[in-house]
Amino acid sequence: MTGNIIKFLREKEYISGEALAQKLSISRVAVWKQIQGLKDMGYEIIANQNLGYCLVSRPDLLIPQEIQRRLFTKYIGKEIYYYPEIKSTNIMAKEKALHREDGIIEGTLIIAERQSAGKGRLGREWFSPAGGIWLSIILYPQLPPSYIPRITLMTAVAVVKAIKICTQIESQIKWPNDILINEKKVCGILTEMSAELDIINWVVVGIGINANIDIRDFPKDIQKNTTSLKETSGKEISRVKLIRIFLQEFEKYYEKLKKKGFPSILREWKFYSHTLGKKIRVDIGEKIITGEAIDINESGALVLKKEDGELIEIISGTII
Ligand code: BT5
Repeated sequence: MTGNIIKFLREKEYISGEALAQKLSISRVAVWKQIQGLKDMGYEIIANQNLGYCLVSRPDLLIPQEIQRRLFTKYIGKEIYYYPEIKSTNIMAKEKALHREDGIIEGTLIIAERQSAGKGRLGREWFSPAGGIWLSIILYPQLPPSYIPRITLMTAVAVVKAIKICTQIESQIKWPNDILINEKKVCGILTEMSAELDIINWVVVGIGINANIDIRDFPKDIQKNTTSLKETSGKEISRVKLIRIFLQEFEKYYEKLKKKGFPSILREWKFYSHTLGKKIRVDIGEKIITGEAIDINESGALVLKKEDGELIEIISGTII
């Protein structure tokens, strides 16, 4: 409902309460209430006795109607759950993903202005203050569970592309789930799923992008290795625009993955890779392996050449 009133307020400089009431088929009191609601959300609306209402400015918030306006996707982001603050968009998305029978559709988005308990991999914390982009996408892919690493890599390519299109900033992918700008982390991806032997029940892809965050606001222990888009470009970026472009890129690559397979996406991944060709140390949980990152194979695993020449494939790990 509020979406419609915003649409009409945008169309003209001024629109009378009466015209709005007519267009929306509601009373003038109901129009007034909706206007108050928008003001509470941060919309600046002035009322002129003779001319009516005028939308002066929009809040810098990730309000679904703002994201969906001019969003050219078929299904990603068609349904959005928006929260000023929740613990974690991934936790919320996982709860919702269980309810496919109750109408939760593929591409449903959970988005929050802040997360009070944002999650990284392996129980790590993800710092998520206001100004960032914290969102999760629910997917129901008809793919085998072994495709999960490919979904993470594909998401990374979509993020790099979106950042480039929206801000002209070049970023790189650090295997498996980090996006870096000048060696510093600007984005992390957390892919979670529920699967049976050979079918995926649901996938939740969580994306955290440090958009308009001041570097001095990050916790001291991560400040050195962290950056934000605002920090890099020297100005605030439009989070709504970046999300829109990202969702479009995400859908494009996800469709490609399902219909054409992984090789073409992998080629792009390699182009943006920060990892390949480097001597690295990878923590795989039970031990740390050292070697040269020589390739990513067709299933998304990192191929490491150890000092003794042995090649090993690593599905999941953290480069340290
Ligand atoms: C990740 O984990 O990089 C995945 C992060 C995914 C976050 C998104 S936000 C939306 C969705 N909802 C969630 O709850 N999560 C997802 P990992 O590779 O484990 O990296 C975590 C490490 O990155 C931490 O241990 C810190 O060292 C560092 N870190 C924490 N917050 C950061 C931030 N905002 N920017 C850069 N680095 C950060």
